[in-house]
Order: sequence, then structure tokens, then C-alpha cells
Amino acid sequence: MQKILVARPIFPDVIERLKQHFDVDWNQGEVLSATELAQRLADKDGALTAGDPVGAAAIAAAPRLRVVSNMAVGFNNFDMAAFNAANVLGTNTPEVLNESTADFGWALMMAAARRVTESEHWLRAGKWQKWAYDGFLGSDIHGSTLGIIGMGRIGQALARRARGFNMRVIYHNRSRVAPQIEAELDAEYVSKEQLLKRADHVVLVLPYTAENHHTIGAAELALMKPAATLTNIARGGIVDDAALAEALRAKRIGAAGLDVYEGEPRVNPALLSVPNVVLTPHIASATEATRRAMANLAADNLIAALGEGPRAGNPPNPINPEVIGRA
Ligand code: 8YV
Repeated sequence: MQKILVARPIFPDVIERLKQHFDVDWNQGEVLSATELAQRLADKDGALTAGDPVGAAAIAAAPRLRVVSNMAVGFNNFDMAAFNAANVLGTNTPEVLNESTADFGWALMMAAARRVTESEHWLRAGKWQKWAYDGFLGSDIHGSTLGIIGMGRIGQALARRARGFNMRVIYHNRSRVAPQIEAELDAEYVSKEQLLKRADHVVLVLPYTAENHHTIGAAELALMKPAATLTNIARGGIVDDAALAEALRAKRIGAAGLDVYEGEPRVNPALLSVPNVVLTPHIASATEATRRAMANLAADNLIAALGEGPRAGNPPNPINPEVIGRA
């Protein structure tokens, strides 16, 4: 039987599925360090990860390794050059999380704009004595301009929801989406600078790459409207968290909603100390149904990539399909 590592605790019934095909080494404990991961991969044919960094050293230590299946759509935790050089296939879990993640983008954006968590903390602290005309004034969602940076599948799901709020949608992306999609979403393509200047609510849904490290920093935040909100459901590292904390503290922008952070699960203490930010622990895809779908899709990819099951040799979501059959 081929051997696999499951690097994280996941749904036990998905582990049972994997055990029908493989000898499974399941890490149910703490997150593995880079050294531990490399050690556990040394005798494995495949692995299932969830955001765990897999780089050249881990791959070099694992001569049998043919596939690493990430339970996530983002795969910035994979060093794809190292994967390609060693003919290791990477797979991810796109599509199944689009709608839940878009729902959550709205939840964060609306909570930030309408000061939901800030006012709740105040209420819980026993500070509510009387109604005040100016208590927790926020900014409107309806009728405002939504700026989406990253118009992929999740960005499009976000944009579709804007119609019900009678919003104008502008977007920026590496490349313009097809004209019929633009027309269907009623979304206008603009430069990043224009988007930051015009949007009342900016939402980030782009993949993290070396090119877009700190794509939102002090200079970009300075372009935004004073009452605008910034929501990040993409990846830490896209935003300069220190610059954002300072812009929030100085009220250069209205509020922010963050689900992802540079260096998470550590959160920049400067962010923890400003009130006008809603902070959640990377849960945009976290519904029971979606996380189950992601785990099962990650298992489907692993099973197929290792030549098992009904799709043997034809995994549904290869990131680097060119290596299939080369190992
Ligand atoms: C994952 C995510 O839960 O899919 C992604 O890219 O960010 C989340 O849905 C997280 O990355 C753990 O793998």
C-alpha cells in the first residue's frame, strides 16, 4: 500500500476514505514544524496539507513523494518551482468554497462598515446607558461603490451579491474578465489607483504572489476615502498590516475587516489595539458543508493522483498538470 501523510486534523470520515486506499500517517496533534514535516514526508508517496509550507527542503527529503494535495484554493504555501523540479504534483480545492467565502466577505465588510463588533464589545462591557443620535455611526453599504481587487471566482461571487444592495461595482484584476462576465456583473474595470480613490468599500480577493506582497501599503491607504472600509479575505502579506493599523488609528480610513494576517496565527498587536477593525481567525470558508466539500475534494485529488479510485491518474484540480506522468 502507498503511504500518505495527513498533516492536520480533518474530518475522521475523510480519513476513513483515505484508509481504503493508503497506509495513513495522520497528524492529529499540533501543527508540524518544517523539520517535523520533512521527517514525516521522508517515506511518503503523497500528502494532504492545509496551508502548511512545503518547500525545496521537504521535497528533497522525500524521494518517493508524487503529490501534495492542499485543502485550500490558495497554494502560496507550496514552492511550485521545487514541485516542478522534482516532478511532484500540487493540487488545490477551488470552486467548492466560492459562495461561502463570498458570503463571509460580505459579513466582514458589513460588520466593519456598521461597527457591529465594536458596538457589541461596548454593550458587553456594560457601557450602554442611553440611546444616542451619534452612537456608533457607520457608513452605508446600500447605494455605495464596491471595489473588488481580484476578480476571480470568489470576486465574481462577491460582485453578484452587490446587486441586491443597489451598489456600483468596480474592480481591478491582473487582466480584464471576459466582456460577457463584466456585463453580467455590471462591473467596471479600473486601475488599482482609481479603485482605491473611488470605492466606499474595498475587498481583497486576490491570490498571494511575490508581485502582490504589500499591494496595499501606506501609499495605497492614503488614496482611499476617509470613511472607506478595507476587507481582506485573501492572504496576509497582501496588506502591510502595520501601515493598516496606523491608518485605522489615525482614522485615515473608516474601518477594516480582516480574516487573514501577515505571519498568522500571530496578529500584529497594533491591529489588536485599534477599535475600528473586525478581526476573525481565517474562517471565510468555515461552514460545515464547505469545509467537508474541501476535505473530500482534497482526498479526491490525492486518491486520483496516486492512481487509485474512479479518476485514477486524472486528479480534478492539478496546479502543475505538466508533471503528471513524469515521476
Ligand atoms: C483554508 C483558504 O481554509 O482556501 C483557502 O485558500 O484560505 C481557506 O479556505 C485555509 O487556507 C486552510 O487550508
